[in-house]
Order: sequence, then C-alpha cells, then structure tokens
Amino acid sequence: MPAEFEPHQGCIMIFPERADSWQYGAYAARKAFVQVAEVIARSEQVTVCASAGQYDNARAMMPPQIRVVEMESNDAWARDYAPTFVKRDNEIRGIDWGFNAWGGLVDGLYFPWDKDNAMARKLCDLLGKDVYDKRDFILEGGSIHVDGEGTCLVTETCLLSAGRNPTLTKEEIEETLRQYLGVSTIIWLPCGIYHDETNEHVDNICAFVKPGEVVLAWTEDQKDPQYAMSKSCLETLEQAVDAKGRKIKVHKLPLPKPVTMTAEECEGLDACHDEPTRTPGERLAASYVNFYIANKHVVMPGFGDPADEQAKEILQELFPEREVVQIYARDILIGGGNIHCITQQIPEC
Ligand code: KQY
Repeated sequence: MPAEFEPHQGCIMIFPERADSWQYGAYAARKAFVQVAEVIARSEQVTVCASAGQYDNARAMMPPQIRVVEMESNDAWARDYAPTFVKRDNEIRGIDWGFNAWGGLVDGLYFPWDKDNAMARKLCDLLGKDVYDKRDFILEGGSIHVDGEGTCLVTETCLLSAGRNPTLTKEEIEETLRQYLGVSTIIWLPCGIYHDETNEHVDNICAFVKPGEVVLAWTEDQKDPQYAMSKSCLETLEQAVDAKGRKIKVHKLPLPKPVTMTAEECEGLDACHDEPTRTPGERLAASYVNFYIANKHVVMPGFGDPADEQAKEILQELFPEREVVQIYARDILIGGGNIHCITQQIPEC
C-alpha cells in the first residue's frame, strides 16, 4: 500500500445526508465537505458519491471540476468504506474489506450498514480497478496508516475490539495486514483519542508525515484523560523500529481544548436506534492529526481554538512542498470523524 504522501490519481468522498449524524439536515456539514473537496481538487481529481435523492443537490453544491456520481451509502465516511488501494505489478487494485459500522451488533454506530459495505466493489468497478475480496475480515481505512516502505500503524483498542474480528488472534490479524497491505512491520499503539467512537482509529492520533517520521496528538494537561493515552502511544513509538530498521521520529501535534456538543447542536440531530445521538456537553474526538495529504496541499481541520495556528505551523514545517490549508471542521467533527475520515486517496500507478 503506497503511503498517503506519495502521488495520487485522485480522491473519493461521499456527500453527507443522514440526519442522526449531521445536525440540522447536514446543511453545515455539506458546506464543509464542499470546502474540503475544492481544496483537494486543486491538485487531484475528486469523485463525490451522492445518493439518488441528493444527486442534484450535490452536483449543484460541488464545483464543476469535481466529479459527482450517483452511489448509495448509509453515511459519508469514504476513508472507512471506499477501497484501500494497493499497488502490484504497476497496477492499482482495491481491497474490499468487510465493514460493520465500527463494531456491528457489539458496539456499532448504526444499523444497517449494507450500502456502505457494498461501496468498495462498486467504486473499483467505476474506476476500472481489480478488486481483492476480503469481506470476511472487518477493517476500516481509518484504522490503518502505512509509510509505503513496509510499516503499518494501528491501535489495539480498535483492531482487537470485540466487534471487529473476535475469532482471530493478534498474530492472525497481523498476518492479514501483511498479506493484503504488503507490510512487514506492524506497530501497535495501545489506544487513540479519548471518546473516539470508532474504538479509537489510528488516523485521529498518529500519522506518518514521511517514512520514519510521525505526528502524534499531544496534550500537556495531565488532568486530561488524553494525557495518559498520548503518553502511552509515545512510549510505544519510542521503543519501535520500522520495517527499514529506523527508530521513529515523533513530532508532537498539540490538541485543541476539549470540544463539546452544545444543546442547540444536539437538538439538530435525529435519534438513532431510538436513542439520542449525542448529548449536551459530550466531548468530541477533536484532533489536528485527522488531515488529508493531497498532491499539493495538506487539508487539516481547525476548531476555532488558540492551538489552530500552532498546529498549522507545525504541519507546514513538516510538509514544506505542500500548502497547508485549514478548514473550520466542527460540523464534520459532530458526525464523529474529520477530514481524513471523509476522504480516501487513489494512488498513482
Ligand atoms: O472514521 C470515522 N472517524 C468515522 C466515524 C463515524 C461515526 C458515525 N457517527
């Protein structure tokens, strides 16, 4: 699997609409998705999937250079159910993993998820890519990060969760990642971001910025439960050696102050499974690590926090060849993820 910082053919996104994920009919979220798509489309082809009911609206809202296709989904997390693209014999192929809404009937986030689960194959057909069928293994794209040189980062909380692949041992899970992603070294971070409802996807806590170097979400506030979580990840990374035998260089990326749901935002969300989707004061899994590396830009979230600027400066230093663009992403975060979670790159051959 090529790293995200390698050249892309394009990027896949999905137009948001479900009323229990996106407040007030997803109007604000859609505007944020359009901004993300527009920045990415400055340097690579963006394809946006929209339901039949939202196709006209998506086409009208998205700038003309963005391709909009009709494809049904249950929600809008392209990172997690668009194919994971890998390269073999100078050909790009897609992996169709099993998807069960982040934990199925154990601790999944909605039901059903059948349309999401069908997307990877449809997208491979649309893009003319061969597909590896691995639907007997539950994996979301946001739960893996690779360096393109044989190393994969994951979290134990997610990949070993009871709702994913409970019949497989850690070694068997590693073997599947080795076989399908072409990696030889898997670095298991113990956890991710506090209150991350995906069982703490790695793409919210830690990401490669180049081979041998990562950014790690960090807080200096020892009273914050995130402090011990980030510290345990740092300790793992300090002990780790990547597939090429390198020690990992860790760049700390500050976290914003805790971001919590307002009563007004909660009122704008439909219930899910007869229960409130979110409650006032609930902490969201805000992190600047959830950025997308496009061919000429890094698209990162902002939260209206004093740390926005500092996080942007750090990323700009780490990506001197790309322009870092920060997009106010609270309306994406309310859905449960961020810019990395709503995008999936298609690597160049
Ligand atoms: O990859 C993600 N972070 C998506 C989470 C979706 C949660 C559904 N509310």
